[in-house]
Amino acid sequence: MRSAPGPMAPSQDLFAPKDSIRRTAHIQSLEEYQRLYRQSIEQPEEFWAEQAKALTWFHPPHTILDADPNQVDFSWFNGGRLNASFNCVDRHAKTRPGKPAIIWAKNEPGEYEVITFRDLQHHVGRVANVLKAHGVRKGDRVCIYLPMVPELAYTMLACARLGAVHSVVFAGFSAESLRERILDSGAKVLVTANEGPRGPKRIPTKAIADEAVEGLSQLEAVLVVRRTATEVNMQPGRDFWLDAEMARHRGTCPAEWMDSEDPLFILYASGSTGKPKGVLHTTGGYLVYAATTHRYVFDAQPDDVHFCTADMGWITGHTYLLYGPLLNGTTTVLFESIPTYPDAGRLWRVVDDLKATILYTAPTALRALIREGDTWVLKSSRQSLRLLATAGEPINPEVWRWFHDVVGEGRCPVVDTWWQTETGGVLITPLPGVTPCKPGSATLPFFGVEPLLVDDEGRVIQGNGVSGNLCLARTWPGQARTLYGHHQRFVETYYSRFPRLYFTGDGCRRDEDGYYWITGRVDDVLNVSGHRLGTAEVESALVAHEAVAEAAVVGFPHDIKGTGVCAFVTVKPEWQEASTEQMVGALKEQVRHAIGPIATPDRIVIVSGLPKTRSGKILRRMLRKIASGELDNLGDTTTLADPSVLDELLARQQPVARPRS
Ligand code: 7RM
Repeated sequence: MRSAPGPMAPSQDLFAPKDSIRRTAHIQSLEEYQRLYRQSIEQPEEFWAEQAKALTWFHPPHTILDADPNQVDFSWFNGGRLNASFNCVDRHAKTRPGKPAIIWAKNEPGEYEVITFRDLQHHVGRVANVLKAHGVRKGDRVCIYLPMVPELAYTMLACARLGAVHSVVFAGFSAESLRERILDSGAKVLVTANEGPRGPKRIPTKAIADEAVEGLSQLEAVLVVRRTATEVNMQPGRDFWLDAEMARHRGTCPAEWMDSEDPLFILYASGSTGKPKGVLHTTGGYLVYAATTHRYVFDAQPDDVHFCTADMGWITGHTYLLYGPLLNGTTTVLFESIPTYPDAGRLWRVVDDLKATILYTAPTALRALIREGDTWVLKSSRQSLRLLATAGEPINPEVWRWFHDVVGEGRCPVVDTWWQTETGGVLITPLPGVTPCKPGSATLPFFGVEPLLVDDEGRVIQGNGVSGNLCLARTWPGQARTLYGHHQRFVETYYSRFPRLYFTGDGCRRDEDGYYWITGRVDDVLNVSGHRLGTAEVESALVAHEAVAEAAVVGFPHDIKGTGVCAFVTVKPEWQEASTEQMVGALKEQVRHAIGPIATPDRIVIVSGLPKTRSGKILRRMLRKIASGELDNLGDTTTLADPSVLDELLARQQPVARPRS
């Protein structure tokens, strides 16, 4: 039995960079990557001092790294003073004022608005002056609850300009989640919109915000973006239309000189406990890391049009829709809609209309599109694309191949980027056109990153062909510094499982070639009859079957094996008439064939939809409980994007026979 998720032996599986792929301008060869990587590990301060020169500093740093590992306290670029907004906007507005900074792709297909760097500077200055007029000062927190509108980017950059700390909350979150985040961050201003069109729906952001802030005295103002003509309740003295406020203020606003370690933003991320964590990023290190990774991982070029489909409510939106591209002066696409609106051809239409060169998306989006068939892709040109990238989850080799072969027609490298909210930027990734790829592997560490695999007893596992808990041995500039207001929780969450090591929470395999394969959160690794089995491996095997659209695999207590394997599967429309019994048999055979008998699911449940969070992550915790028959405590079901899938799951599941006292 093979244990690697790749369906073929590595030698056959290497997707060697092709000559037809344009060489990256920044790194020319695998040898150059290896040489620079060695330098970044042996002389990190020299390496990062060099990278920091890509930013404009009002005052250069005197110390590159100052770390106290005992206190879990890291400072990068101490003594340096800079401003994020100045670096993203002003310097480009000066040298290339007419260049598009942001292209807003509105919810309705074919509707675009171009915002040049000159425009951007003006709008950001105005919003900054509005915030200032409402009492926002350096260090204050501003909560942003906006759909994907340009004012979202303006407000983030305006906060940065003043030295205020932004906390963006995804506009799909509930009033309760929003309130919890406003309270935890102590925000004094909330910026929202009357409503937000998103696909066929309109999110009533203002109504949700009203509920969230009810009775909160900490809020001095609620600024409201007028996205549509819809009337909303405006509370006199508290609520202000942003457009009217902007019209009353000037477009110029000086940028505060921030210390490198001054906070830039808070972004809430869910953890294993129910309470969201306010992940805090600081200015100098985050910006250097965002700019450096964006340049190398996406091979940033002056003429790029960077299309990142992530919502700004997630870290991918922060680092690779806003900060990374703008720091490098790259045109970035702000996509208000969803990949399936009005149909499954939408992403390719945006790519063709805007001549996007880079497409960065999530495996879950790709799986949804694969399900709709290739014709939507084949109808489009896609000739502008030169680079494809994914993040957020392990990408099944089948999905990787579809992205590479069908979307990219074999012309574009696919970069599978592994990282987290807490890491600020990409940590494990191929470099396009340089790193030979294996579908499903995030491949090799980025500069300055030292991954370690650690066993459950905390021993570092040496060599290749091994699996363990993925840890990071040393800090990197983009690392989150703390959880806002809860440093002890930061230490406990990331530095207590394996003392002195940052624990990612992910399981990982390092194959014979030293390539990293993320197997999913460690609680997603199953121990079946003493064999380690990645749920992602089983899922990839299932998705490789022509009938399967998506699969989620969880463990459940099994008398003989310890852990049994339960697969929840959705099938493609044209297979929905097939007999369940035959389908289940075929899928068991598929897994047995792809991985080995040990991985054969004990149960396969065919459903019409999987429970997912609003950011598209499958709620495996909920599936685990359903599979285990723990139906009376399913945890927080309010994070479900579509609550109706839960009812079906509950109706469909066959309870495990368990004696009840
Ligand atoms: C960027 C992002 C972080 C978790 C992380 C992993 C999983 C992210 C990949 C991946 C396999 C990848 N930040 N993850 N990227 N797993 N391959 N390329 O998603 O904070 O929201 O999530 O996502 O489990 O720990 S996040």
